[in-house]
Amino acid sequence: MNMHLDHAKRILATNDRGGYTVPADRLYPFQWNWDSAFVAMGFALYDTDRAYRELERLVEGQWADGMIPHIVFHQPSDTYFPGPDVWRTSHSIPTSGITQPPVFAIALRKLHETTNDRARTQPLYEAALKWHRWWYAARDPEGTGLVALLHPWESGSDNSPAWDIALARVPTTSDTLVIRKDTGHVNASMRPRDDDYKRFIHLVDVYAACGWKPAEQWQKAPFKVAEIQTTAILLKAGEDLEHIAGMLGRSEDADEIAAFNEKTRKAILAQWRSGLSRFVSRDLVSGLDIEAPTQAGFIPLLSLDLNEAVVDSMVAEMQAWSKGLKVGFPTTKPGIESWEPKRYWRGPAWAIINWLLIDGLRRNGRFDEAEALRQSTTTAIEARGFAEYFDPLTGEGCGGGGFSWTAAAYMALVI
Ligand code: 2M8
Repeated sequence: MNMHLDHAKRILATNDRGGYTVPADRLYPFQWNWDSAFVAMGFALYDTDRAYRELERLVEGQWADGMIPHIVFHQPSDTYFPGPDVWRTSHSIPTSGITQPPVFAIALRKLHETTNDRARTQPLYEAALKWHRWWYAARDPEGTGLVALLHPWESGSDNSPAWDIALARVPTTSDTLVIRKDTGHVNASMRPRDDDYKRFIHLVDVYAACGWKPAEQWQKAPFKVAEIQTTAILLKAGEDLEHIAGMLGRSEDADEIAAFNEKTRKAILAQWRSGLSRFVSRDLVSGLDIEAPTQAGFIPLLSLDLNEAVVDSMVAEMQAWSKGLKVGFPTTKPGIESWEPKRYWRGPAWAIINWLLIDGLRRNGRFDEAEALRQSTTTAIEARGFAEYFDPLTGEGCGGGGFSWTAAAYMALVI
């Protein structure tokens, strides 16, 4: 028996707050959207009832317009900023007002294929369909096929160098007082900077003043990025949702979802930049490509069957970034000015990103590279514990400890 697997299960049990899992004790004391989808895939390997519960509890936070918020504040806690008083949303269970990458339907398909429990899958399927419709209506009103983020927190890669140019336009002023709690739990050198937080909160104030109405937010957004990682995840989730619709005999829905998927597939392909050997996001305020070299550019492997020349060039680029590192895959290209190997989303390796990349490499027939990344990830976790993320140069575990999605990723990568 692998003792690390037992440990991973214990982490999920410890972080259970009653049918939902907090990402980490104290540092993140609520339910987070994409964390819960990854965690549900972990639970699906040994406790399908608990996996369904995780998704059901997340959906308690779904808004009438279909959005599933990035945080559901099931119970109060004073160890995190910003809490519900800053978000000022009006959902009956307090929630944030923004969303996060739609991993949900990917988890739901895995779960349904394990259980074939139609009665339990159906309401979650309805919730996912509503959410996917919301993405296309609220975040792609012009029908481009790429969905836009209005806040860096929606990307899950909060302080990525990908946002440096777009975020610099956002003022550092805010009506809300910024009282950080994260730096009381984790060394400040591993977290976003104060100016990032001021801008994050400025954006929250702007959208709260719009009453969180999507059309008004779209008009007023000082930060608007058609984002490649989120769109690629949406497409994979869309494929899985289409598949579930088929299994549930919902052929009209399946056609509707297939049309979303087709549009998005073409739109992602148009973001390929051969000179960079990766895909790029677009800054919708300036109209320019975002060329900052981050992991996001490789995530389309997950949802596209790419031609061999493209895959070769992506894999060569990924290998160049990974050269000499103890742990792959770096979230920023090593060696460039904005690369910071210990600072959150500006360089470290994250197990859930590796999980997506491993699935993408396999989908595109690159089994050896997938296996190398799988081993590098599980070895780092076995050596350094279930850290939030890892310094790719030294392998050191950084950020919060006892981290739920690292535990879920470990299980998915070893079982
Ligand atoms: C981090 O983001 C939160 C805001 O959502 C934060 O820093 O306060 C990110 O790593 C995000 O991707 C993740 O979902 C969240 C909880 O693990 O933490």
